[in-house]
Amino acid sequence: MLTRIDHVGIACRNLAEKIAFYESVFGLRLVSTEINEQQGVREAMLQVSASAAGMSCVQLLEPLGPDTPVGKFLARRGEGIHHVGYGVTDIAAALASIGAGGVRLLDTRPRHGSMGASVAFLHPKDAGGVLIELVQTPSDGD
Ligand code: V0V
Ligand code: CO
Repeated sequence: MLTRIDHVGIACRNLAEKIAFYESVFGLRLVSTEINEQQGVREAMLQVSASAAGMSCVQLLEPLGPDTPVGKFLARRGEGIHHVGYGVTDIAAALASIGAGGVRLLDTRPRHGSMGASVAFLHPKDAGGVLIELVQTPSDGD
């Protein structure tokens, strides 16, 4: 069902500073920056690798305000790993199967994610304390 680690999401207070850190220390390439109002974030994707299964990235997340998922996370836990995004070829089928297994779905239907992807989150309390995001990119399933 899972095809790759699409991205590791990292909560930060200053997006520009953290982009510069990953570019200068690891030589990563910035592939996209977007504001996602629905998710309450300004975010950047930096590519780590690419294969037939698709890209793997670091996603840097700066909250648009304190009362957003990433804003609350920063207040409670500080900067650090916020979620892991896994690639799937059919997000609707994956959600149906995972939901039937008893894991709470934070999104029963996919939402708009970075770079034209469809995304959906699973409850961290049902996934070993890890917030998991499913990601179907426009090229997944080709
Ligand atoms: C909260 N909890 C976490 C967590 N955030 N555990 C692990 N990882 C996280 N990131 C824990 C929290 O400590 C509580 O545990 C418990 O979950 C319930 O928390 P809550 O008080 O309900 O906290 P809220 O109101 O902050 O909500 C948490 C959830 C929320 C996960 C429900 O953040 C959410 O719906 N997230 C999905 C959307 C999202 O994160 N969007 C931003 C990325 P205790 O204290 O009770 O033990 S957007 C993105 O990645 C995009 C667009 C993309 O394209 O990739
Ligand atoms: Co993400």
